[in-house]
Amino acid sequence: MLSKSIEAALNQQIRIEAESSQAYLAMAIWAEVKGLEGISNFMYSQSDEEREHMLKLVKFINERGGHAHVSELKAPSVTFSSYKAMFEKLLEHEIFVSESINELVHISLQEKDYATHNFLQWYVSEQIEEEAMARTILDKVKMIGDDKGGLYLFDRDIQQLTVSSAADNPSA
Ligand code: OFO
Repeated sequence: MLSKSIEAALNQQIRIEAESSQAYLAMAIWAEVKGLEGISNFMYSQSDEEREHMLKLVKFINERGGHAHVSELKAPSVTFSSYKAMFEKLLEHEIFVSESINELVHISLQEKDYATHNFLQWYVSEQIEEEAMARTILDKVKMIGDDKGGLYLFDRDIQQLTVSSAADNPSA
């Protein structure tokens, strides 16, 4: 059974995952309108993943005798000064999410809720991966600079990255 404070903290994380999903949806739309199809597909799939992260929390809370909440969400940024600015925002957001997960892990230990602590380990690993991916992408973006040819290839490659990751892991 979840304590009230853990339940509230997990519900707060539901909100953060939902806001992440909306933030990446807004990025997907912005990129699509700009004709950056590969980047857009990548962001659509990131948005779907964040929704999965949210649903995992919903199920966990309900299974453990709590009540998952769907709450009002903060509106995401919908325009970006450049695709580089957009990827900077992505990394910044993932760092914020990692901090939030760390805080949750801390609370679960304080309350000696080892089931929740165990559940959260998946999110800890996921954040390591997502932060690393966001950093790698941003490094590439910085390397490309204003090179239009570089952007063309990057847009093509990031799309392949999405497709090949999906092929590696069809259940994802
Ligand atoms: Fe939910 O994984 Fe990133 O933010």
